[in-house]
Amino acid sequence: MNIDEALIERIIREVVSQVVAEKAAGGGQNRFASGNNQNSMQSVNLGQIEQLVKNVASGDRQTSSGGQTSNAGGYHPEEPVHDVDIEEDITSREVKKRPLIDQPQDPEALERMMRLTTARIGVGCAGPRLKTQTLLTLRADHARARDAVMLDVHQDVIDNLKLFSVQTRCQDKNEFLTRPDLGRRLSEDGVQKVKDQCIEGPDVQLIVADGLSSTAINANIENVLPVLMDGLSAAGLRVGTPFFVRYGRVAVEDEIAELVGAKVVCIFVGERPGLGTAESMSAYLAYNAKIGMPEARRTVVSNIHKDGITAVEAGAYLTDLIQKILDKKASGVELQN
Ligand code: B12
Repeated sequence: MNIDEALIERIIREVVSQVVAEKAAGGGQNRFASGNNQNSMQSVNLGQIEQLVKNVASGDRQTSSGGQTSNAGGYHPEEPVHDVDIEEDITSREVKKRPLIDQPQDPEALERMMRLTTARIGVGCAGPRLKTQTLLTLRADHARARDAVMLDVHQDVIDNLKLFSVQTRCQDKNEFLTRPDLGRRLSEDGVQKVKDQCIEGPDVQLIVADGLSSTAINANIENVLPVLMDGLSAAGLRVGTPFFVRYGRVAVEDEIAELVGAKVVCIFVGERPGLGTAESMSAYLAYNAKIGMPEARRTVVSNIHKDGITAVEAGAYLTDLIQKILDKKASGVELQN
């Protein structure tokens, strides 16, 4: 008989499962090994093992005792394992703020710390491993991060804000992710649309781009843009025609500022998501922006999301910041000097 490795593995599995089945049925006694001393293998019933080997080799799953191969005492995939409440959204703030440590020394202090950070503290452990809930939450957060990068901004959000849309030189998401340079320039069609539809020479040009998280734009932009536009108009500033850029990187604002002749340009962009949140948006601003200018001339307001700077707060803060940039005629490092 020609026994290959896979066959040997099947035979070993069959013998082990028989031993486990016998142990479960007979309270530790089995018919392959008697007693619990170190020489138990000597009393293995070789005849029965031989029968098993023959059965496996011939493809017959019936055991020598005539019963089906049993999995008693082993893994039972048909039995669901529920040690978390599957009705709850484990990525929600409420669930994440609940300590998983069994007996914390100071429960109040722990809860207070957990409220103050999105870091995964107070999660306890199961032996040397993560608890099932922590592991599932990590996987769910990772899935949300991937969705944030890969999905598009909801058309409803763009429509509600009455934004027109242009695209960068990227043809699709894959090109956007692999060619950052193309995400920094508008397509020919995009350039034409901007020329046709935007007012010229505004004090401030506002832009919205998906960047690396569409989820961030979906979650925040409707609460920032109207507040900011009202604030800037109330301050007597000429606000340009806002629009949406698909597959946009931060530096696309430089080309747009040049095209419309804006004094200040401000792009809202989805931040690269982490496992803490996928909803974080940033605003990158620049005074007198030019293609190829140094990054140091940009100012960023980052972490706009419900656990960071809230959207409404950001709208108010940006109104003041833009006025300061206009007053000082500078942005980025030059603004801080
Ligand atoms: C990726 C990243 C970087 C990368 C950017 C590489 C690249 N080409 O994409 C690298 C490692 C180079 C980097 C460097 C720095 N970064 Co950084 N970065 C980030 C991160 C993790 C994501 C940014 C993102 O998703 N942008 C959106 C995508 C679509 O943008 P993009 O067009 O692909 O890339 C542009 C931006 O990422 C931008 N950018 C990245 N970081 C910074 C920082 C500043 C001050 C500015 C003006 C622009 C900027 O530069 C890129 C090229 O144009 C954020 C974290 C966050 N929560 O936002 C921090 C973050 C924006 N960075 C930060 C800082 C402090 C810096 C540095 C000043 C660090 C240092 N001491 O050197 C430098 C400055 C770089 C600069 N451009 O002037 C802070 C800004 C804090 C603040 N509010 O001022 C953040 C928020 C991290 C943090 N929590 O501290 N960064």
